[in-house]
Amino acid sequence: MPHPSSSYDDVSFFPEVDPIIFKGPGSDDPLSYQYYDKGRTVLGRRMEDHLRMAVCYWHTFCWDGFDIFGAGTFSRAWHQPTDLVEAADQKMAAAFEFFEKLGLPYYCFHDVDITPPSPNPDDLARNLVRAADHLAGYQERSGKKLLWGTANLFSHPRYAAGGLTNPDPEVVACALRQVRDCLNATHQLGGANYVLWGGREGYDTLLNTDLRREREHLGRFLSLVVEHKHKIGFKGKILIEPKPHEPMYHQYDFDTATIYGLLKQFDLCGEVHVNIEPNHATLSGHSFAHEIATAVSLDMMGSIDINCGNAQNGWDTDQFNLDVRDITLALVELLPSGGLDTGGFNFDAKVRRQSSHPTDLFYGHIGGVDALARALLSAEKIIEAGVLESFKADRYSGWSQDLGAKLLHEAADLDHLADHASANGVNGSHHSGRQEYLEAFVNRNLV
Ligand code: XLS
Ligand code: NI
Ligand code: NI
Repeated sequence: MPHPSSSYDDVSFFPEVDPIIFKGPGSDDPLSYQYYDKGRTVLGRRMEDHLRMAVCYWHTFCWDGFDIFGAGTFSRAWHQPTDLVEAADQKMAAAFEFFEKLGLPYYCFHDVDITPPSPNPDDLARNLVRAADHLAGYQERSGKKLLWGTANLFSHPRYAAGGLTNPDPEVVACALRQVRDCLNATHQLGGANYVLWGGREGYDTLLNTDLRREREHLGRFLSLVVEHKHKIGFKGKILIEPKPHEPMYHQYDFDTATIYGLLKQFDLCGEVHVNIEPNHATLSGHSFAHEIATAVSLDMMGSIDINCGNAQNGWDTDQFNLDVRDITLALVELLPSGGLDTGGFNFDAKVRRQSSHPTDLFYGHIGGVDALARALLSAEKIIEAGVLESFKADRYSGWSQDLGAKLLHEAADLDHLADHASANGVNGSHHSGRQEYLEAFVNRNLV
C-alpha cells in the first residue's frame, strides 16, 4: 500500500538552507561540501558507500539544549506544539527535511525519539507502531534508509538501576518488551543493524549489586535478543555500544575487549558485534584507532558513532569530530579489513548549547562530514603507499622463518622452546620501531 504524503509537505523548518552539495576544496560556501564528493571512487568504492553516513534523531531533533544547570536554549519550531502527537509528527517532518537537504543516506533513532511521550509500555508499543508506519512512508518518498534503531532503556525512572540487568524482574520484562518491539520496528523499516547501548547496565556501588547475577542476566537476555533476530529473519547485525561509565559509575560493556569477554562467556561470538564511539573510547582510556583495531582483530567490527570529547575534561560531550588525523588513524585500521559492511558512520554528535540557530545543525554536520571525507582521502594515500604494510611485514618476518615456525608449532612445549636460546646461541637483537618516522609519514599524507 503506498504511504500517504506527510501533512507537512508544504512546511519548511529550514527555509534558509538549500540542499548541500559538493563544491570542492576551493569553495568558501560554508553550506557546501569541500571534500565529500559522494560518487568519487576511493580504494575501489564510492565515498558514499564507504562512509554510509547517518544523522541521529536524538541530539539533533529531540534535545532542546537543556543541561543540568539550565533549561533548553533552542526553541525549535517542532517543539512548540502543545499537542504531543502533533509535536512528534512535526519533529519527523523536520528530521526528513534535514536528512534530504544534508544528502546523507541513513538515519538512526531510539524508540522514544520518534514517539510522543508514552506513560506506560502499552502506549509506547502503540505509538511505536504508528511512528514506524510514518517512517516507512518518509523512507519510501525520500529514499533515506535506517542504519539502526535502538530501545532507550535508560531515561525512564524505572530504568535507574538498569534495563536488562535491573534487580527487579518486572523492570526487566518492560525492557525486554521495548527491545522486542523496537527490533521488530527496525526490521519492518529495513534497518541495517540493531544497537544495544547499555546506558545503565552497570552499577553505582557494589554494596547493593550482585555482580555475578547481573552479568549472567545480561548474557541470558542478549542471547534472547539474538534468538529473536533469527526468529523474525532480521538480516542486520546486533551491535553493543561499548562505554566505560557515564551515567553509571561502572558499565558492563566497558570497552570492545570487555564485550569480547562477555560474548565468549555466553557463546555469542559472531552473533554480536560492536558500535564504536570515539568519545567512549577516550573515556575508557583508549584511542578511537585502538578500539577499531581491537574490533577488527577480534572480528567484532560493526558500526561507528562518530564524535569526539573535549580533551580537557574527558566527559562524553558528543562533539562533532573535526580531527582529520584522529579519524585517519582509525580508518587506516579499518579499511584494510574490508571496511564497513552493514555499519556506517552515525553522527552521534550535538551542536553546543549556545549554537541555537537551526542552521547550526547544518554547520555541525557539514564539518563532520567533510572531516570524514578528508580522513578517507588521507587513509587512501597512506594505504596505497604501502609503507605501513611493508614495515609491519618486515617487522614480523621472523615468524615465517625457521625459528618462528618452530615456536608456533603446536607440538612444541615450553621446555623445548626455552632451551633453544642457549642451545643455538640466540641472543635476540634490537631493531628500531621507527615510531617518529611512521607518525611523520602519516602527517605528510593528510589531505
Ligand atoms: C550515549 C550513547 C547513545 C547511543 C544510543 O552515550 O552514545 O547515544 O549511541 O543509545
Ligand atoms: Ni552512541
Ligand atoms: Ni555517547
